[in-house]
Amino acid sequence: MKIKATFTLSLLTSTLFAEIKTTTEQQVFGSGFAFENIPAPATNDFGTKAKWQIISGKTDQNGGGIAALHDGKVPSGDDEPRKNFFFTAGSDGGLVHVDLKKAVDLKRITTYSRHFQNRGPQVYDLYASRSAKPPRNAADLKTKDWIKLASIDTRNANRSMGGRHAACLTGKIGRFHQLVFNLKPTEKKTPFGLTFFSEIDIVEVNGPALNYLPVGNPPKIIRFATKDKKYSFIVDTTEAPQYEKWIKDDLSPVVLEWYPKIVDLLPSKGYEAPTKVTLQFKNNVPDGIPAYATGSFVTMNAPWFKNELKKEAKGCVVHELVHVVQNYWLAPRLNPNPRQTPSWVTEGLADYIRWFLYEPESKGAHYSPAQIRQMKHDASYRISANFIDWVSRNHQKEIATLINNDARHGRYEENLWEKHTGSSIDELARAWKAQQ
Ligand SMILES: [Ca+2]
Ligand SMILES: [Zn+2]
Repeated sequence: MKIKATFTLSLLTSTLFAEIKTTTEQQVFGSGFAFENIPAPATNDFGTKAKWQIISGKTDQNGGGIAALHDGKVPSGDDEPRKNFFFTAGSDGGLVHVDLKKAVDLKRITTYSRHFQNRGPQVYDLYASRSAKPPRNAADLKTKDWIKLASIDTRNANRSMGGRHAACLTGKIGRFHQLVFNLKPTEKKTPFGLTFFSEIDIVEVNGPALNYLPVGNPPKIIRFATKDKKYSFIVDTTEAPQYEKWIKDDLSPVVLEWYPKIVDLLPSKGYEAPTKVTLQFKNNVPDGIPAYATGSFVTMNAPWFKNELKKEAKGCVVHELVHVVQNYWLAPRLNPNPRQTPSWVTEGLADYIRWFLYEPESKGAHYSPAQIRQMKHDASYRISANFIDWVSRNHQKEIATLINNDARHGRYEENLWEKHTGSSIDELARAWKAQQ
């Protein structure tokens, strides 16, 4: 296994038939489905003429349905359910049946998927039959009519699951009338392990020339790391190369200084914050959201940054880095009965660190006593940040550290405020409003 310079991961897996070669790739950076050793999705492969149906399992209603597998289209973003097919959340997956309607000599079968997280990788078995008789269920696949062509698993324990994944069968596949994909979840710790399959190409021997979807731009990456090499960062500027200079000159020093500071500020016993963080500029972030974090991956809304480079941009990234360190996604793994942390706490802590520790001089969350009288402590973001700052100055210096530790373990509850300050949340909120 080797990681290529273009950040495409290729590996050859062993195959069940010596004549069939299986190639898988994961592509995290860049745009579009641009793999090194696997062709781009085609729009006129034999799969577009076949009959597709579900034999077992339930299609997720939030997806694009089974047509998404053979419409010759792929999503342009990492979270576009309508452009993908996937089985329903929390299920064990299911069987996708492809009736080729005649015996077809197959040259290549390629599956494409795309998601920013656990729904990216592909885990499936592929079966084929020369007969025309469709299977009724998984048990039928064990009969002599069916053979298993491949077992695919594009997960890699050393890498995040997100990105574009492809698996490709080539070589002498054989002549078949039907195919069945037994699609399985990539993980069962959450309900969201059902892969977002974007397209499946089925190519016959001596078929027409293929029309391919345009491949994406080659990735443009900026890397930097802390001096002790403990924390490393990758900024993917493929979709926003205009920010390259700003990232090198302005953003990277802030990230290098503040990420370790945030880690120190928000410790938990035995907890290690992500050591590899990826920041990616995207042009199609919905609803004008400036940025968001998932795991150790921060997505940044490229058009939003345009007018903010000298204003809110760096603070916005600091806020997202707090979410990476908070890592409240961990709670279900650390706690069998995790409680959801209210978002005013999550966002209030992130904005507290941003506005009161990183850039206090900008006074972005400072309010007059008259303004605070009209505010609610749990109004989230800057207002809750102001409340947390006030508690830390007047009652408990370590409040952010203490509350974060419980939130990370899924143990947040309102009583914590009393435990750590001696005053209930209501008492604190009243006193804050009165600025006592
Ligand atoms: Ca498609
Ligand atoms: Zn936030």
